[in-house]
Amino acid sequence: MRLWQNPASPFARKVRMVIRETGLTARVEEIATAVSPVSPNADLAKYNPLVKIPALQTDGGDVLYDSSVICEYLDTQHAVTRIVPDGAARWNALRLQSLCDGILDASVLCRYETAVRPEQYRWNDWVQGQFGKIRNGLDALAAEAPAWGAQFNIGQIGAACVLGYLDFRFADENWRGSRPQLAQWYESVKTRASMVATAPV
Ligand SMILES: N[C@@H](CCC(=O)N[C@@H](CS)C(=O)NCC(=O)O)C(=O)O
Repeated sequence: MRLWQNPASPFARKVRMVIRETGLTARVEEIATAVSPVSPNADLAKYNPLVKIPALQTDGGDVLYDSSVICEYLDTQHAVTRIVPDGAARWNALRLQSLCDGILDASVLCRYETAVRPEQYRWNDWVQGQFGKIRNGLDALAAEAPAWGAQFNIGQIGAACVLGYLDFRFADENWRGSRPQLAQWYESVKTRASMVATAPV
């Protein structure tokens, strides 16, 4: 399999963590890929019409996107504990993944707005609106983190990617300040091998 990815991308990190948590590392070639919404990557555009990472080419030649679909596919390729659980736990894990993807969507848009968009076109109210979604989402994560225990399914992997991305791109945000339960949970997972190997650069 081939994965188009970038070590700064939190969505690609989610996939890269799943690869490592499920022992698929030797089966996936990771292709370092630069992306920008204003300068589409011509090679990636041949495989993903949205020109976004992550994208995964299966051994059969199909190309899958986005990160949630790729993670579900990878979960069919290994024989260890399911990353997207079956039964009653499935819907809660998928809901949590959606919450984390939403926080990441808002965070990546804020990153583009504050780092890519020319200064004279920036719209502070819009950025603040996105930060409102990020903060509400973090409050929701903080409320449920104490119940996670040792679980580390697609929901917790998403949460780890959210917190790692905020530390990487928005270190001034101080998300830990009013959310000690979430900070405590993050401390307990951030030394996992899959986290260390995929730390954003
Ligand atoms: N919903 C997508 C989001 C992927 C995404 O936003 N990727 C960013 C990098 S973190 C990207 O490729 N941006 C390039 C662009 O917007 O053109 C997923 O879950 O994979």
